[in-house]
Amino acid sequence: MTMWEPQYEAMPGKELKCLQLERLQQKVRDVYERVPFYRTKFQEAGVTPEDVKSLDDIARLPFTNKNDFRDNYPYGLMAIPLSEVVRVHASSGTTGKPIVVPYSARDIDIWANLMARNLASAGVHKGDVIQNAYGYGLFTGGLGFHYGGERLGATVIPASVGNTKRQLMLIEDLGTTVLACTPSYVLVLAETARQMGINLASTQLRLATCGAEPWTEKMRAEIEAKAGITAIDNYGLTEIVGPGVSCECYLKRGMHIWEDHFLAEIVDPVTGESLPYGQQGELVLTTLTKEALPVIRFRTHDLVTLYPERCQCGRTMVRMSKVRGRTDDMLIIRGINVFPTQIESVLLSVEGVEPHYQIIVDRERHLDDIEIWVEVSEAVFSDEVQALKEVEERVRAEVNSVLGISARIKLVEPRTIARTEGKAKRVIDRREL
Ligand code: DLL
Repeated sequence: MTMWEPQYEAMPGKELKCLQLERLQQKVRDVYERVPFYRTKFQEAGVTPEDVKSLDDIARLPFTNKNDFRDNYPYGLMAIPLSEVVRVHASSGTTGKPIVVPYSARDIDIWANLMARNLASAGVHKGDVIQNAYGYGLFTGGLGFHYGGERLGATVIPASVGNTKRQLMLIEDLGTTVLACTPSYVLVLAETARQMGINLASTQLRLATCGAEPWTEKMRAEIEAKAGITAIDNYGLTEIVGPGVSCECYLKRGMHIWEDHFLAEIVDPVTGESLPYGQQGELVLTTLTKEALPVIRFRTHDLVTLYPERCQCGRTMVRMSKVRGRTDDMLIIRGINVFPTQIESVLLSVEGVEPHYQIIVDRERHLDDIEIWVEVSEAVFSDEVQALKEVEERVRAEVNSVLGISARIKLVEPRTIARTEGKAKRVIDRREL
């Protein structure tokens, strides 16, 4: 399989390390000079850019967290003037302020190349027809894959999310060979196709490039069998760039991290100490080339293992395992990130709802399913059935419009949800990920 940028993707280890160090030193100098947040944090930690003499010295720099983005909303972490920014993306599904990610023209250019790498690595090439069913808009999936597909010279159909029947029509009529969407959506497509009597195996579709949510090898096997295609994993996150951080090659033995642009570390999620390759821990990422929003040592909260052994595909870049869990309580429901606290604030915005609730997440035939049990006040409960129905509908609609997730709502009597003395167990996650 051809590489998009073999000069980097197959770069000898030593050369790659030199390039990373040079880029890291430059980025650290940049943020120190241009972003007051980093200068202050470095000063508090007693480090200066001159202290970064080797790649290992990165461990001396302070971490960056999601909250740092929120605290510096909207443009506080930016390292270039807004007039040099050509695009802004943002995280989805938050009740508070979103995480805002600006890009310079060069950032967009590099991102398109990284996405072309992703696609080429998955086995996509010029001549392929990519149906892009990631969401277009502030979410990075849509435009990320769009630009990558075009950069590769493939044909891109900007289908965006939803409208499953139309998606199937496009697959059948437009000669789609590659699907870009969440793994759970491939299964929705496959099941809807079966119900409609459409045989996906007789279409041109042969590959899906899936990501944005956790999935297992079991789920891959199911997708591949049901849709008659190959499914390839790819990983990324808004704060760092969007998709385009890492992608599997056709061998499916871990996702190659594009290390010439992102420096990956694994740390102990509790102590923050660096862990060696081969050990599972929290992935920490530093951007090496981003201009508009360089990020130093971002705590992803994703639990992974890194494998440095050379891959038979010829790429020298380190591979990461599938994401095996999160170190925080962020839930990903059908590709949408949501924290229990966000659900809580939506619930409590509805009159008659009490601050006692439980969130039950399950996977029904590989699709995330969320049910929220919530207590209502005595007054509502003793009211007519109609009043209860109205509250239920209001909660459902609010959760849907503010967080973008469709949940089943179950209103329960006052004092039915177990009270604990310690931390309330708000989430019961029955998914096996
Ligand atoms: O999900 C970017 C993306 C778009 C990746 C399209 C791949 C494809 P966020 O919405 O910021 O960005 O969510 C990032 O999603 O920290 C992981 O917890 C999770 N995640 C992303 N890709 C994978 C994956 C996009 N392949 C968060 N496997 C990350 C497991 C994933 N989890």
